[in-house]
Amino acid sequence: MNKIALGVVIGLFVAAATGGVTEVDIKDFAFVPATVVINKGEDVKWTNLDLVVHTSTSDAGKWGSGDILHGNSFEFRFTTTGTFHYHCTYHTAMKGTVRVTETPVEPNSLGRVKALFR
Ligand SMILES: [Cu+2]
Repeated sequence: MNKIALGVVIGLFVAAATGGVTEVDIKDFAFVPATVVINKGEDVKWTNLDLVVHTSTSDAGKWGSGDILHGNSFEFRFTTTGTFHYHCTYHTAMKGTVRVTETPVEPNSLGRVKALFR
């Protein structure tokens, strides 16, 4: 296997292990959507579409973006389950929630496969 092919294979493994990114827009002085539900190990990425500076700041101090300027983003990976509330430090009326759940296991997937062979 040459180096380029090896690099592609490693890249595919990394992509598979990284999981998803859920996007939250910051626009018109609000987090959109205000509540997102993600799986453990996934990221939330906030992008500021307003002309003024905002932040994504955990109420419990779990994360803090610092200033997110217009057009910039902040990304955070959630490695524990739970419900996490956050706000913008400049505009206290701006609130959001991230719910982090265990990676769902499809309880009926085996049943469906069996049904195909009935
Ligand atoms: Cu703000």
